Amino acid sequence: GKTLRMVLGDQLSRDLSALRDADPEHDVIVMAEVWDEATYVRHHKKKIAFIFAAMRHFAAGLEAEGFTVDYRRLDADDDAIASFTDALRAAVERHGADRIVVTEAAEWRVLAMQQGWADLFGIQVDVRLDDRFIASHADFARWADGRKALRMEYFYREMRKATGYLIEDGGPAGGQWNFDADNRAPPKDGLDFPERPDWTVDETTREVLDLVGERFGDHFGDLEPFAYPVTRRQALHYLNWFVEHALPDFGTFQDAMVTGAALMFHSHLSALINVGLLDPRECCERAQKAWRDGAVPINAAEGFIRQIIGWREFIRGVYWRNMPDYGDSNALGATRDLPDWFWSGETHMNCLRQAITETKENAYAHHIQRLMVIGNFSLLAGLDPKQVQEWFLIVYHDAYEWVEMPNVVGMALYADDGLFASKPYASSGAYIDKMSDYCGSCRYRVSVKNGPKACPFNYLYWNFLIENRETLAGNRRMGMMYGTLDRMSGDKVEAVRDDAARFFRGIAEA
Ligand code: FAD
Ligand code: DLZ
Ligand code: SF4
Repeated sequence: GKTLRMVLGDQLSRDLSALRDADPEHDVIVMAEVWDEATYVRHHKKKIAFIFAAMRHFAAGLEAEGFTVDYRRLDADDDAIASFTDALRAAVERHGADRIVVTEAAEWRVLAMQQGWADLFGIQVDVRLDDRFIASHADFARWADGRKALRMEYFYREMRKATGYLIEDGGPAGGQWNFDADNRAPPKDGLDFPERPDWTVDETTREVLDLVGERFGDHFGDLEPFAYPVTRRQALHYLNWFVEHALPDFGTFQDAMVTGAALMFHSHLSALINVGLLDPRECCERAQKAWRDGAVPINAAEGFIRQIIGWREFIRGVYWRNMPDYGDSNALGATRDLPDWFWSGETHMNCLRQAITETKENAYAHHIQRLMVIGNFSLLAGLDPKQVQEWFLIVYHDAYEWVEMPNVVGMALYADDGLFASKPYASSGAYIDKMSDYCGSCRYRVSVKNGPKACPFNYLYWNFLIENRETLAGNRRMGMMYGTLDRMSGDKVEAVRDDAARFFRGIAEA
């Protein structure tokens, strides 16, 4: 009998554990565009198009190698196929298979399906580890077990030692593990951002864009222009381009936000890494080489490598340790509905307008926009964590539950009561004003603290501290802010409360 090797939409790596020993003579590769995956949330049109286009190109590459690929298009005639399980059942019958090989899914939901297949089909199913991640589940458990608090920084140091990246003479290159202090420069006038590589849309991608336009036309976001890499070759080109042209300034301006510059010096690689077109190790190795060659400063190379072997791996570890209940976390009891302008960008708060509009256009916003503008607002306004999670899962092209959930629940919303963040990332308008050029053209005044003209972040910040005193006042890192709050006059506190109440009444038009 045949062996089926099923490859999911975020497993597009030729070196995938399920494909490594594949044999064109005896094996059939199964891939499927299925309704359940395309609609379990109403993904951004660009996100679906990217995944389908990358899947189709990947399948074509395997065929060129001589493999039989049983690839099911979403618009195939047989519309009985809704899920991975349906697609696989049909393939088992069609090919008379007696064995299935898969790589563990990145999401809990899909791994549970994979684990049910052996019983369901009555044949052998090998679920292999996904060694595209550098830390295995066992590695993370070994590090995390027995620790009271999980801190990325300590995990990251272990990862540096394990990979040897930026290690010299047994210690961190440059004498420090972390150069984050050098990576907080505000934007300055006349910053020049490098122009991104672009590709003409080929026939395969054109077909996908037409399909997505037809079937998902009512989903959030702009489908075109579509200019993202969809093949391994394009992805490598994009990586090399990044290392040469943007990485040198990546560190210094990592936290800055500039109107009209959606990508700045960011890598824009997350979606390529998450679907498997790029390997996280090769990204780090190129950054390390550029530093060794003297082409990029240490704060850039270290900052970039930390995001990948530190944050990305750490976030995945947190996800698997806390599933399946992690998504229900709501430590601050937040219940407010998302305002409609989360879907349109039509708000007078210019920082949110810019970040959401760019998200609509590109299915992308960079980290500080996600965390300190959209995330910070969601935190201060007490938006329902479930709704915020769903929004983040829908709108970004790199969004898969394993990475979206801890970033939203733990990092942005503090809904897990500080499982890995030592305090909430809450801030007033002053932070946004310092790190961006947004406030100058905002209807609200960032320097005004109270009243209808005031920047809402200013009074919502204090209102947030007041409302969550019970949960947060015991946090030592919040002590100073609660000290300040306690010295506020009764009038000032009342003004904060009144402003917040007025804001929430009119939030739809804010
Ligand atoms: P760069 O700034 O160039 O960073 C380099 C790489 O490091 C990224 O490509 C990414 O692979 C990795 N990385 C950086 N930060 C993180 C992080 N916090 N967690 C995991 N990986 C990280 N990232 C996703 O990939 N998918 C998501 O769904 C997602 N949702 C997020 C939601 C919120 C509320 C926040 C605050 C962050 C989220 N992130 C998510 C993390 C981060 O914002 C994005 O990875 C990053 O903005 C992608 O852009 P880039 O490739 O230009 O990143
Ligand atoms: C996100 C996504 C979408 C939109 N569509 C598909 C699909 O049709 N077929 C597929 O194999 N994968 C898709 N994906 C990615 C999967 O949701 C992802 O592989 C699982 O969530 C496991 O992490
Ligand atoms: Fe955002 Fe406030 Fe600045 Fe307006 S004034 S852009 S709302 S931080």
